Amino acid sequence: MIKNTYVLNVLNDFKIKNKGKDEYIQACEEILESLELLINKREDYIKENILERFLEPERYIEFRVCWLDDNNNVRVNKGYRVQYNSAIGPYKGGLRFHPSVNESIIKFLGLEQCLKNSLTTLPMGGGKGGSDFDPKGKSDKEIMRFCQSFMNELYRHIGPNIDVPAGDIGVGAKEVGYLFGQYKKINNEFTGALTGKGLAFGGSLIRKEATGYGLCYFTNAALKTLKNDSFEGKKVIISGSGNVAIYALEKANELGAKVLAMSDSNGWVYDEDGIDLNIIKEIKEVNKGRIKEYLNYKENAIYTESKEGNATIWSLPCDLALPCATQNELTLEDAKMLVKNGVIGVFEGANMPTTIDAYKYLVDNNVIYGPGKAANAGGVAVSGLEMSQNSIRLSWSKEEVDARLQNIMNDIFINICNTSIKYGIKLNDLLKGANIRGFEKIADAMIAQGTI
Ligand code: NDP
Ligand code: 2IT
Repeated sequence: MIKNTYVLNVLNDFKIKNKGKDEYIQACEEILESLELLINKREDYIKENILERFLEPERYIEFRVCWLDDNNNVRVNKGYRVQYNSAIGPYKGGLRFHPSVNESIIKFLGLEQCLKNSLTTLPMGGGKGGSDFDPKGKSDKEIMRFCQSFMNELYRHIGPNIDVPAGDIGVGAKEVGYLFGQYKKINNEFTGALTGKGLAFGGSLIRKEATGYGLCYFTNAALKTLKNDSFEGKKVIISGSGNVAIYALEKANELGAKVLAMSDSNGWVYDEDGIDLNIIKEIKEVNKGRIKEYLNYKENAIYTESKEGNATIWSLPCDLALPCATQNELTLEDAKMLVKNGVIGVFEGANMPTTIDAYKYLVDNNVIYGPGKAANAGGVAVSGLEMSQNSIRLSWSKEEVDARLQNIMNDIFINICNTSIKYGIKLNDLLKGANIRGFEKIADAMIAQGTI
């Protein structure tokens, strides 16, 4: 519960202004609960009204996207970009294409992105965008036409020194390729205005793997420092089976863990031998299929369909839980099951996958909690490295990018720990330190740049 009257007033005003935008309010509340510790020590922040200034996005754009489907029907979707904060660098953050996308989702993601990008130690401000366009079941040509139409508006708002989008749910290398092609066509210039590009046209090695790998590097750093332990021999559950989940699986395997289950939005598959990476890649990356198809390759695996109100993937016993699908996918009930089954750590590959009450239950029960804004920062960090390589017109080797990614993830963890120690925060709760550390840098930069 927040006690500081300034923080409380800002939260109450935010709730009134953003009524009905539930995810956005949730992100704000979770951030302000942590920042109270900082505000109590920094009178100057109150004089500067820094919380209200930080919470209001610098710019929010909503636009129409019209495109022709394969039957020549005219289709209409909404496009979004929030340019949240540019105090420490150009706006930076992914694009999400999913039918659930709305203003609340885009703004919560944009707000989280500001703190995440600050934590990476690289000079990137925060932004996010996307559309309620559903890529599922669309042909390649439909996806291409949609991306081109989306860029016909977005191009006027972005650029390598202004705002640099990338991928997120439903947006991978293919979509980024189409978006980049259209941006280049309209502007007649070859610049790094997007990241996650193909390797032949300015993309970085390891960007595809970066979020999942980074999640495992962060988890390993936390296990080593806080428990003198590692991934070796751990039983792991990963939700999702998209970009983040697949490369978390790959790295967890490499580090000696056994991943017992993975999911998609229809259900989850359990394999007591450990989920087979090649099978998952074939189903998801090659065939764009459903996780259920795993049973076609491994007869002894077990598939469970997700049903409203029933048990979730988190009911399976594990040492480490890595939610890598979407927001609010790990609830209080799930947290109780995980604790009952002896989980050591929950480390988030997705953005805000854990509800606030679930997070509190986990940390109260001494589970190490690694929030997405820290644990999944490897993706945007390598996007930052892609921007650096584009600027100097050079490409670094796989080893060089991977080494930088490991250093960044270790630094994020150490910086959060140092902040937690300074503010007397329990070390298994990595959320509060992440919020304070990420915010302080942005707030100081905003104040130094004047009231604008
Ligand atoms: P993908 O589109 O590659 O994969 C998303 C996965 O999550 C799929 O398995 C999908 O299942 C599942 N999923 C999505 N929505 C839901 C839902 N409502 N309920 C259940 N399952 C769902 O996306 P990413 O792997 O890129 O992103 C996953 C998460 O990681 C997101 O929270 C994203 O914001 C975050 N993230 C991504 C980064 C990146 O670099 N890509 C960087 C940092 C964070 P299905 O196929 O059935 O829809
Ligand atoms: O949530 C995220 O950090 C991303 N989707 C990656 C953003 C990026 O700019 O690479």
